[in-house]
Amino acid sequence: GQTIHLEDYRPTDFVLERVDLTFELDPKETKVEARLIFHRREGVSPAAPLVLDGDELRMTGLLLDQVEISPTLFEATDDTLTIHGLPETAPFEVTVTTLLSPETNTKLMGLYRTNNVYCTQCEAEGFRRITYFPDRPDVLAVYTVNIIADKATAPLLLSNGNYLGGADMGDGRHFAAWFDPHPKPSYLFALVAGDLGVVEDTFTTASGRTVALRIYVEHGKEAGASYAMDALKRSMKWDEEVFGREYDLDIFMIVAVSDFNMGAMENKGLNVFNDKYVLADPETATDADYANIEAIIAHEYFHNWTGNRITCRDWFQLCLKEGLTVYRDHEFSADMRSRAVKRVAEVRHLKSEQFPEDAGPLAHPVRPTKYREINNFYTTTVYEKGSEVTRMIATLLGRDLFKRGMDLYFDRHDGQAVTIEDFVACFEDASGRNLKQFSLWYHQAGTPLVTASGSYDAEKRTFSLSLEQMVPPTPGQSTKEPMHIPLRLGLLLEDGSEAKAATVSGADLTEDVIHLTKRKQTVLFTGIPSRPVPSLNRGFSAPINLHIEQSAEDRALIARHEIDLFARWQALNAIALDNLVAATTQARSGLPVTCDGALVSGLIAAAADDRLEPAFRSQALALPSESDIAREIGSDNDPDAIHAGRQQILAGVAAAGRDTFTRLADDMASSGPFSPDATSAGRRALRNSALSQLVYGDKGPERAAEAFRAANNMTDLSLALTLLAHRFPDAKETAEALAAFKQRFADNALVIDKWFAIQATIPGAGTLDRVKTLMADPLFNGNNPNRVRSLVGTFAFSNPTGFNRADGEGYRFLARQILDIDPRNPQLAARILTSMRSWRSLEEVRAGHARNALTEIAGAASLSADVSDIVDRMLE
Ligand code: DPP
Ligand code: ZN
Repeated sequence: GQTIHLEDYRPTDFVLERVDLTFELDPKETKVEARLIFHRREGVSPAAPLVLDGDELRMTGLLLDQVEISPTLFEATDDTLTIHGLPETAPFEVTVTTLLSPETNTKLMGLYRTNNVYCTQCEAEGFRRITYFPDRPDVLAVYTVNIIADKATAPLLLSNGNYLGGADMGDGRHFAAWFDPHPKPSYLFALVAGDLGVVEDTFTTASGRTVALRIYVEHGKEAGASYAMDALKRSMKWDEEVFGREYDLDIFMIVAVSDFNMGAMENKGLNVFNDKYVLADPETATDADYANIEAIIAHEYFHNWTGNRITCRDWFQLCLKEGLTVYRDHEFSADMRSRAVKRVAEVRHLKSEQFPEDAGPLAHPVRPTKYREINNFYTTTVYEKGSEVTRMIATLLGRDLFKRGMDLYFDRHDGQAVTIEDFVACFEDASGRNLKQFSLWYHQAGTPLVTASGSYDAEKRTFSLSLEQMVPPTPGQSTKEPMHIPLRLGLLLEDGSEAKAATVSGADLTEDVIHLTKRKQTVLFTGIPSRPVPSLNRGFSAPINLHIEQSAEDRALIARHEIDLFARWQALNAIALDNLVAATTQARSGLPVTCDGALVSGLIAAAADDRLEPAFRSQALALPSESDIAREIGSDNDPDAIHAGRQQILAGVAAAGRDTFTRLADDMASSGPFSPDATSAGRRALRNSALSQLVYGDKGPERAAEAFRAANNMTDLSLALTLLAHRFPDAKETAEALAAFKQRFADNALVIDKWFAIQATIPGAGTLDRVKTLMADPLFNGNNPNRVRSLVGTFAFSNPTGFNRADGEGYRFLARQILDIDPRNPQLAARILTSMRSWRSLEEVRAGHARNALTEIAGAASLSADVSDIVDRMLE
């Protein structure tokens, strides 16, 4: 595909006023009649033709104001329909008839069939696979949708907006009509038809309107939707209370489908979800599943205002809706659960997913300026870093001004398709601040590195903190300007109390935030009674890498005394990371691995601290992952050495903390019926962390096998199975547990995904053969994205030693999988291929194998635009 540039943006020549769609659904041959009312935009040349987008369409009719258009006046290519000779000023109606085959649409874009249900996915450019259309987000129109289908197999006919009415057609078919009064872009169109069960409820808005709520799932699975319904009602209420946003239609529907490329989709009034993010009960869902469902239900609902009512002018502005909406769902979850624990989880995720992207060949700005395939920009940079940038605006402005800026945004831009510049201007206008330098966060890729060092002058009672920032070069951006980095900080004294400086100079300071705006800055604090320990980037106020020379003892002081709980976790994590990097070097050169005493005592003290909530203590116990260590090392990585070093640190912690972990495993045992609430989940998490430590200290699988037998919910059961499989892959107990789990859940595909994923992440070179065997299992289905992700995706993304085998077999396997998946489902193939985004930071032998595998993909006879875009950028 060709490259699209932001600077080439211009509005369409024709304004779309109204859309009338009629679908005659059939699995093999669905007929779509699209009636589109346009008028020529003022000032546009009378000779300008109308150019519409299309993709793999079969057109059987084309009318202008109900009269067939002569073949000399239009031209249809693979991806466009161009119509000449259109009225100069008067509105006109173009009627396009197309034939689709939902049943054979394996790309899962446009109209397709999943489990006998017709369903659509139109973001980003799927609507053009339904009809010829100006398929871009700045074309907003009001839609009427008529659906005709077989009554027996599709009793349910849904589209966006409010239900107008329907009727029996007397020939075994029936029809329904829907009208959406809110102008919307085509990517928010949705249609669902089939035979589904429903869970119903209502919500009364702040202004007293009653909204019907419906969640549609497969028959028999209705009970599994009750948690999602509860999360939806809480989301609706929260958005009213915190952002002042009320829902705007009479009905809000969610449909769960089992074949879906993404997590979920915010179509106006008719969200479509991957069933993984709707269905939950204690027997089959983990606490993490419950938390994800709550977050994603909220995320899609929140899009109704941030995305739907106010949408993007073009796809370069994707972060306008995604970054902001992720920020909103993060805040929601923080309010529903524990804020500190939520922040730790967010930062772990950001660092393990977004930081590697920002440091590798796929790095791009939060607001990119060019793309070849927009599907490849639904990235952690756009989503998670985009959310962090929104969070920083809130930090810079403070709560009240941030709220004023948001209110202005909703007020000023409701019903429009806008840009990041429009968004930022609202905060500038509401606050009177200049956010020009700050906006570089949208435009400069790469994770800034801040290097800090402090020195204390006992005589003058001053503390000076030198800060230097560097933004690394990224593809297409070799030099960078200094950024505006808001750093929250505290200066801790020996007794753990916080020093209050008499004066601060060298940087602007608001509350506990210092503003780093130059390449180098020295901040001087006076009136400091004794040598302080600086705690920097509290709450992860800026998404940066921070290097500060700090002893493990100083870090331990932060871990014990910081009032900011996140900063405590951060300090422990930093001690652990230093130790794990050193352990890697030792393991690689065959030296004994030394476990830092400060680390061991810090971890155990945090885990044992009954004043802290269990969920936090569990997070504190979790060592940085192998990919965290690889990222910290940065280059010449040997995944086997990282694994070996980390295992020995784990063993050291497990041995030293035996008594504490034994006590915790008992204390945190649950009593009473299962509840998915955050407090109960936190107790399970701490208990399972303690159990994991104990099992790591065990010589045999008995304790893990016992936990597997005793488990009465999926959180405990899957953790026990993971411990067995990862710690004792070849034990008889493990084989038995895997077989029992499979048999018990064989008819629940979402649980079987866990069974695949647990086995795909068994460390070591032998797992590749296991994965190949599992692919031949009757429960595996290469056409279902969740199955493919759970086995092939999990292996590539989350098994550093198995995937990065020194002989390169893991990469060759992935290359074959990508070439196999790509013709069916390019989006899925491209996404899984990004698992190789850090290949350049591997040691040279593995890097050579990785390059060869990528080169093999790049050289394949026919590649989708999705995969060729990724592979080309990775090899550039
Ligand atoms: N717009 C969708 C979402 O993020 C894309 N999956 O909610
Ligand atoms: Zn979203």
